[in-house]
Amino acid sequence: AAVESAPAVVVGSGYGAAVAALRLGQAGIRTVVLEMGRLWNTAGPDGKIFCSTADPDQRSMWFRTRTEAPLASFLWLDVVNKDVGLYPGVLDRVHFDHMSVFVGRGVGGGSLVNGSMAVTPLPSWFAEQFPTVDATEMYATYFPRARAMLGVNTVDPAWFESTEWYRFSRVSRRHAANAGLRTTFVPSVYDFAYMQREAAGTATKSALGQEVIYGNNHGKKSLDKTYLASALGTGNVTIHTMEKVRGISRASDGTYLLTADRIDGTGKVVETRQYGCTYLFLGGGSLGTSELLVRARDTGTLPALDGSVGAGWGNNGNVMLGRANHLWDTVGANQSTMPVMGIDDWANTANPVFAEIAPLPMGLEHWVSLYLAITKNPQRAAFTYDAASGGVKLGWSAAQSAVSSGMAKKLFDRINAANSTLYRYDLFGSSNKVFADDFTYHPLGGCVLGKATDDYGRVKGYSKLYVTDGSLVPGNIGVNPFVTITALAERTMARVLVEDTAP
Ligand code: FAE
Repeated sequence: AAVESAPAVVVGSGYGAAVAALRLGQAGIRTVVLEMGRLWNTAGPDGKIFCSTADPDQRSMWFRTRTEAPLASFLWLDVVNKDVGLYPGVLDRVHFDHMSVFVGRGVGGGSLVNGSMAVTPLPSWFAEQFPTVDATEMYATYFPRARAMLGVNTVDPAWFESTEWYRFSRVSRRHAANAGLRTTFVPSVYDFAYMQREAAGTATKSALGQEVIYGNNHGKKSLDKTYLASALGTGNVTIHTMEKVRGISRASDGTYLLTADRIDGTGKVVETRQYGCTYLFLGGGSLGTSELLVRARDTGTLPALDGSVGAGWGNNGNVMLGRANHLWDTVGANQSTMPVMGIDDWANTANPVFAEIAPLPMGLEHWVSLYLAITKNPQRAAFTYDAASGGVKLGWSAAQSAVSSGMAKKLFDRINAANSTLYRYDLFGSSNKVFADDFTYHPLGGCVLGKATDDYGRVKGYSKLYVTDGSLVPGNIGVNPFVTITALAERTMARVLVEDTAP
């Protein structure tokens, strides 16, 4: 098998990986990025790069014959999901025993499929999760750096109040206020100037055209347009796509050896490649990085990895639910796919919840108020190596999810009582399920900062091996996570490039 060497290799191309690639490239260090998904820059026969949620095709899901959207049904009917061809599509849903995890696949990772909400956590909660990180420095330097690089902007409040596209948010805000609850605007990396042009009919619709979880053709500042474009611009960074790293070991001279499977458009492994590097940065996300490290430790290729590798995983307390509004209380047939508002009850120490007011754009009035709640669920689980499959298992139980839905229920029972409304029972399959607590958009942990690594993401037991992604976050960050992941990666890179790479 071919051996290619580079001073640095970065695994993955999501938030943590993209920060690493840019800062390495700027430091003049030749870097190879290995991403298992494809590069999303070529239009299909319909002239579009991505498909919409209304009309999904093979581009939607990572090697599936049917889409697996979070919202499974409408009026209990199986009308949401569609049969699609097997293809390296942009959204994956990884199934564990009691939890499934949505992740992005492609150059840009989760940034290709996510809702663009760019939220900085409360300093007090950040400090609680990361007691050994200097919070003052984070809020003075690394959070602002991350927000500037990601292109964070906010919706114009006057436009928000007047546009039909955010009627659904205003209705939910009023219902929350009736229960004495506070709402807050949520910043975004979707370009609101572009969105206003979409609404005016002068730009091609993307957020206003039902595009989000299967990618946005316009308007979104995903990582391929920000960090990764700059990384390539340094001339020192190369991105290899459709290459899945399977194994990591260390040679006797201390360099790292990676084994990667190159796949084709049908998922078949067409080549196995070997890479060698001095510095190895893991940015495969909570699932990807945890799997690689648990496998390396438990199969003995990196036996000195800490016992805490694989532990500290949480789902950020995610719960999705819908409420049924009164017939006169319409949410609008036209809804932007980009959420801009959340119900902020995080300061309620008896039941801390931050609930994003989520869109449900169906092109018709459906009277549903949809939410993705982030609850302060303290439950954690661990990944363990499964020798039979060569993969990992996740020890998360249904009872651990029930902690999240219990908290969401407390908050939304209050909102329903104040508005004389009910839950929707028809949205998550046929079992009259109200709280979808068995999937997450926010996998966090598995290689927790300060436990499996030092306080800067340097992996314990090995030098020049780093983790820069969501696996560093201990299971719950109280808000949508990508700003925190990006800021922590900036902090790691600033330190590592000064201390570890000096000649
Ligand atoms: P991530 O972005 O997942 O990137 C990992 C990359 O590594 C992926 O491209 C993988 O394909 C690749 N990879 C993994 N394993 C391997 C391997 N072995 N070899 C090669 N490549 C590999 O990691 N967060 C927010 O803050 N705001 C939101 O509005 C929001 N909405 C979301 C909506 C959806 C539908 C989803 C799925 C997520 C959402 N998130 C949101 C979560 C956010 O996207 C996620 O926290 C970050 O993407 C995680 O960043 P990482 O760098 O950890």
